[in-house]
Amino acid sequence: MPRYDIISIFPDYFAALDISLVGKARAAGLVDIAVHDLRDHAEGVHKSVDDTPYGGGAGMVMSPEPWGRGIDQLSQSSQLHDLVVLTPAGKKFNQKMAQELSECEHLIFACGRYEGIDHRVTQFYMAQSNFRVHEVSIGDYVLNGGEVATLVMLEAIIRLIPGVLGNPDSLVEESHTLIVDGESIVEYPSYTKPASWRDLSVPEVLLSGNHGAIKAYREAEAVKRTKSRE
Ligand code: JCE
Repeated sequence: MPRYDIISIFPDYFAALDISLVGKARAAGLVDIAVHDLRDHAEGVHKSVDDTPYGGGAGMVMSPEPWGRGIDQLSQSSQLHDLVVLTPAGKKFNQKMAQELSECEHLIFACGRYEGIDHRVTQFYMAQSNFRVHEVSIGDYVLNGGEVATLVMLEAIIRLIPGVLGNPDSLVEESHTLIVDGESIVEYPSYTKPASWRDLSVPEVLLSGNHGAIKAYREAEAVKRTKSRE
């Protein structure tokens, strides 16, 4: 079973992982998730995890020592560890990366705060032969920390683990949906009952039972969406 360790100064963010599809996957023993408080690895009366930036500038930077102790404690086994460091400067997360990470047996998510983590943490683990380090951004906007980005990534990753989605048809169908620029997934619009709602009717072809016509209609709609979005 794949294992996902998360290190954060706000472990309460991850209560969401007890809910819905991810919560069920954990309860079914399909994935193992553990959340760790970075402050457990801080020293001194104040259990400080940050300090002023070398070279000056606004805000605070997370000190490397608690991160080193926290990550070391989670990587005692002989296996390969994939360390995900969330940062707005990272490689953009997409469906392909979700697929690749869903094949990893041990992911460690480092959720920074403030202005981020001392860069030597990334440097150090990149040089370890039992680690692969991934600096990842979930999009071109600035969050206050890596917690929400980790929740996004885990949701996208865990639904790809075999057995997690009750109905594997939905994954087969996804593989048929349009992928633009090698990543963007564009789908056709969906409808359910009632056939008419607030004067808006469901496109006739979807009620026709003509599966060839339905497939052609959906592909045409998917292409339209692709061309109209920014
Ligand atoms: C984070 C911060 C750098 C200023 C740790 C932001 C990821 N796609 C993403 N957007 N934002 C993040 C992200 C991830 C981790 C951290 N910050 C805030 N970072 C410059 C502010 C701290």
